[in-house]
Amino acid sequence: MKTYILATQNRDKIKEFKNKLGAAICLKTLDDYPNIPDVLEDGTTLEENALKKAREINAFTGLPAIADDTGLEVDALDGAPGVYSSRFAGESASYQDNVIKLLNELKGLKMEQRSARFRTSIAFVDSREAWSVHGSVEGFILEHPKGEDGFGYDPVFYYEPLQKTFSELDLDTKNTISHRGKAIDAFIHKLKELNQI
Ligand code: ITT
Repeated sequence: MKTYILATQNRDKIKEFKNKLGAAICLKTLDDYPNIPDVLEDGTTLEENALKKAREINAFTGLPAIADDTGLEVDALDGAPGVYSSRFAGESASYQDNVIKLLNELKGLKMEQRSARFRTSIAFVDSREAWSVHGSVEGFILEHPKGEDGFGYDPVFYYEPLQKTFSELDLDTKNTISHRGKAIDAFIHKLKELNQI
């Protein structure tokens, strides 16, 4: 089985990747390389950031690298926080700080004015090639968090077809319908096309 490195320190993302990809490939993560330098995410798009992370981690480890960059786009905020989703409430903001800021910014807006989507770009870089795939999912931002599972903005992201927030879904269900789940499906499809798995 071929070994890849997932260029993230985010444990929640790692769980979702392993849930879908675990059987098909051997997946290392940045936890296996404690001294690896941080990648500065200074791109203006999710795709740029994902490719940058994958390039730098491939160069450092020599392993084929996979990187995910994800953002929440809220229509009433003209697409913010988008590429800044992890630092919406400041550089070292927690998931909860970011959710509180988001709810404050949307105060007073009706449900139909609270439309949003998650977008994920997944990049792949090895010594021969670099490419990326994408996934997105539409929803609405609730006025109050609901549910215990998931991470980040999941407790306020309402997915209308199931009438639940992403935090009310188990991992398998979230991974079937989510931005990241769809991007991982596209990623597996492309690896198969390239005879990499
Ligand atoms: P890496 O760059 O190390 O992969 P990160 O936490 O910085 O991890 P991103 O920049 O891709 O990840 O994600 C930005 C933020 O978007 C993240 O901090 C979460 O708050 C949120 N987020 C990402 N994926 C999410 C998901 O599936 N559900 C809810 N929120 C998510």
